[in-house]
Amino acid sequence: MGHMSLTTGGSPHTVEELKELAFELRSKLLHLCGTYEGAVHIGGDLSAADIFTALYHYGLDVDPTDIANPARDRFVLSKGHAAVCMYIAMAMRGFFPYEGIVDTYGQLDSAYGMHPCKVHLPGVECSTGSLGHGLPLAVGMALSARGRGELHRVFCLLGDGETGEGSVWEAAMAARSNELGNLVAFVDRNRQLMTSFAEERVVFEPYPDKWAAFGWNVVNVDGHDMADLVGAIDRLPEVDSKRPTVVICETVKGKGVDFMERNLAWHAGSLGAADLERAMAALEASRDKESV
Ligand SMILES: Cc1ncc(C[n+]2csc(CCOP(=O)(O)OP(=O)(O)O)c2C)c(N)n1
Repeated sequence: MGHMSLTTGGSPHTVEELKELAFELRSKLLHLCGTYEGAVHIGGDLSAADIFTALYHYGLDVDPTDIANPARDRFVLSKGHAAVCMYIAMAMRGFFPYEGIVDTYGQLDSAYGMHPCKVHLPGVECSTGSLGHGLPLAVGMALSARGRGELHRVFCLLGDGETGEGSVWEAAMAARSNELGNLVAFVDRNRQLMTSFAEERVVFEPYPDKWAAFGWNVVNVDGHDMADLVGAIDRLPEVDSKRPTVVICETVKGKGVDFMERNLAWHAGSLGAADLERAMAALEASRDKESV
């Protein structure tokens, strides 16, 4: 497919390379969570780390040295509380130096706030954080692209809990009504909200059927299987097609760190030095387990 066309030369990453990059992203997330004194949304960062890697290192046709190119794919982080995962993924992709995130994250004048701000951080397409707003914005951007005859995609990442917001479904309906085949939503279906498991509060299932009923092309993947994620990206419908696509990614909140996985205590938190070591050891162990 045509992705990576804005980047000069360079063949796309292999699945093995992408797995390495996802491991590096998780390591960097844990480092921040161990050194920054305030809370990091680590659970939902870790659940989305493979998705971010697949997007920023494979799916998104962007050039970090030419961030205003009108032909670029757009990415909207609807679950804005996972901003730091996006910042690190962007830094690893070459948008800005990683050190800036480590040195200033969460400070008053920092470009790297708990939620992303497009005014303070060039390369960020939308300021988000108030859940339920990202998909409506992405619909507007996709509609605008259609109006201008632009042939790029608009990608959007949502949390599954976030899709309890009514505005998400208004946007879903508008996307189908306007035949926005250039719009691709990824849902991080980790089945947890902020303080509870998803189905305890809201009946989401049958979840894929709900998107299908709104006229979307539905793709179900294991959100921690890089080959699955890459396959979903490779098989996206043509940009000028008529149905928006949702990639529902089954994930585990806290993925990669055993004591954080599916643990409601780790929606957000900070590790400190001793627990950082413990978390890094757990991450290494989960990688060893996977490669057996
Ligand atoms: C409109 C709005 N209400 C509440 C919040 C507070 N909040 C931040 S994260 C979160 C839980 C979101 O769950 P989900 O979308 O599943 O995200 P994930 O589990 O992937 O972190 C909530 C309620 C918010 N950011 N915006």
